[in-house]
Amino acid sequence: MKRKWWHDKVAYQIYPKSFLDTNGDGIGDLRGIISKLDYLKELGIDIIWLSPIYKSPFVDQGYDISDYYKIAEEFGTMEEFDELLAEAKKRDMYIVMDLVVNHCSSEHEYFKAALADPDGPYADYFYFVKGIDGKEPSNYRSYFGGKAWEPVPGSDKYYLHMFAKEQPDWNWENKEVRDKIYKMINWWLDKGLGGFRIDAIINIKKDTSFPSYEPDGDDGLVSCVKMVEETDGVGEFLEEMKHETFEKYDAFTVGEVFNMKEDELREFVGDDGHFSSMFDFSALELTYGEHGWYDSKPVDFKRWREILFASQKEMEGIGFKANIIENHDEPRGASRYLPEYAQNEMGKKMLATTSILLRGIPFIYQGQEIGMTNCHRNDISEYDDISTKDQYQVAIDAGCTKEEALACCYENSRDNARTPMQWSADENGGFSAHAPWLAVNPNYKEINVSEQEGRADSVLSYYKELITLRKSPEYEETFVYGNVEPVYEDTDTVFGFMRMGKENRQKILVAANYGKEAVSLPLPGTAKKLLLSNAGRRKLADADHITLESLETAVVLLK
Ligand code: TEU
Ligand code: CA
Repeated sequence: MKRKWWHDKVAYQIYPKSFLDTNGDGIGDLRGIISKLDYLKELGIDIIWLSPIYKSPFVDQGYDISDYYKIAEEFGTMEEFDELLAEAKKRDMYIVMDLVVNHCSSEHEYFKAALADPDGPYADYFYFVKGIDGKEPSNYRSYFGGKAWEPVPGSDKYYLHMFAKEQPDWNWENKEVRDKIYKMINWWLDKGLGGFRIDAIINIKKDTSFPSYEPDGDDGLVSCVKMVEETDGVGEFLEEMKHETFEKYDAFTVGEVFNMKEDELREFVGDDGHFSSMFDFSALELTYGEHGWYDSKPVDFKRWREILFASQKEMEGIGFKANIIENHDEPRGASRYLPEYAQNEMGKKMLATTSILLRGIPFIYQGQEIGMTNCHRNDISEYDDISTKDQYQVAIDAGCTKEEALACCYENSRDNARTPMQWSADENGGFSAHAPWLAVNPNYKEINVSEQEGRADSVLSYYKELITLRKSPEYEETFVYGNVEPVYEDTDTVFGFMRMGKENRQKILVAANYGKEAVSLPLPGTAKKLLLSNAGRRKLADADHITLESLETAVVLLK
């Protein structure tokens, strides 16, 4: 494997709207991000991914871009963005932007031009397709619910939107469109970006005959993902994009890739793959319901462990996935992966350890480092997210009561991750002097940065220790490049693995007890040194055994 500059980095995702508001309008901003660079540096962060900050009507929180060359006024100005880049650079940090090029906003000038002349050249920038017998060209359901085709007013055509109707899909078959996208990417890279996180990218290749498929629901529709699964050829676009842009800058890219075909791993993220990395979403499917949130399931520990190890194994010798426990599209990791009895700081530290010390590039989502959790709401009107509203309705239509549907939102809503960052116990969690755009989680008085900064045994302090350990010169090579060897797989509650250094000369054991009862385990070698403990343990009592209390986690260097 070729060595790359991003292999040993630790990344952090900022959701700008909810990070820090400095001008009192209830919306996070670039100035807020600039003012927290030192905080992130101290945490050990190298790469900062910003969810979209481009000009947008915010129908889908900025994932609907109306001008790719402008900064959203809500967030600040281009000068402030340049300042952010410069300030990050001073601290040896990289800024990574969100690249949303499967679709744009219906407010984009080209889409407006297309609507104005549905047979003109701009119509071919999108998928404007004639209906069949006065109906949609096919029976696709968009990811956010409802039909994926919207009638073009004053014409017999429909346009395709795999997400909201305000997010028309770009026609990637059109070379002019692709060239404009590449030009835009290079314009940003020229500013000195570290790279991009690439949104919903698997969807860019369409079967332009748009066949209908067997419906997968009572609405007679089929998820548009079916067409994606049935269509080959996305790789050609991805290679072209890479050659025309990222490659020239040695930029870091991390793909948001769902539904990749299994044998394509090397092609996607191997040496010279389409992307530098892609997120490991393998564990997410554990909770997915068959029909939506209303039949979602709790995480089964053993399945989770099995799936993560399988994902680690398949990456051996190929490349690096980006490891996450949460992001802006998911509920909070602590709420999702930790059982009820583990909802405390020890549990959160345990989850941090098993995630950050796996092989791959760790991505920490804002608030994860203090253990932020899901947030209860009393009514659907208290949610903002477009997909939450859809899934609430799906649940109601399936016969759930209001309470049941709200319970599904509590478990699954994207807004769980989007509540404002909890900086302090001050009003609105110190996020803003004004009422925030989305109400803060009421637990900010107990869970906040300011309280945790002053406490050596806090979740935040532990994240710092953990990242410091990962990056320490003695062990970094092993934590970055060493393989993962699962251990204690025969136990019901232990998440255990070894990181194997070069030629197995260094062996580091990571063992975490996710269960309620203590477990006694034989060490897979003789202990040399305890590197980290979430339980205040100073040393190992025994060189060949370890007893882990409930939620206890130990990182041990073996002889
Ligand atoms: O998400 C793409 C995607 O596949 C989502 O539909 C995801 O499955 C869903 O959000 C899970 O609840 C990306 C962005 O991350 C998301 O925020 C955007 O809404 C979406 O693209 C459209 O741009
Ligand atoms: Ca603001």
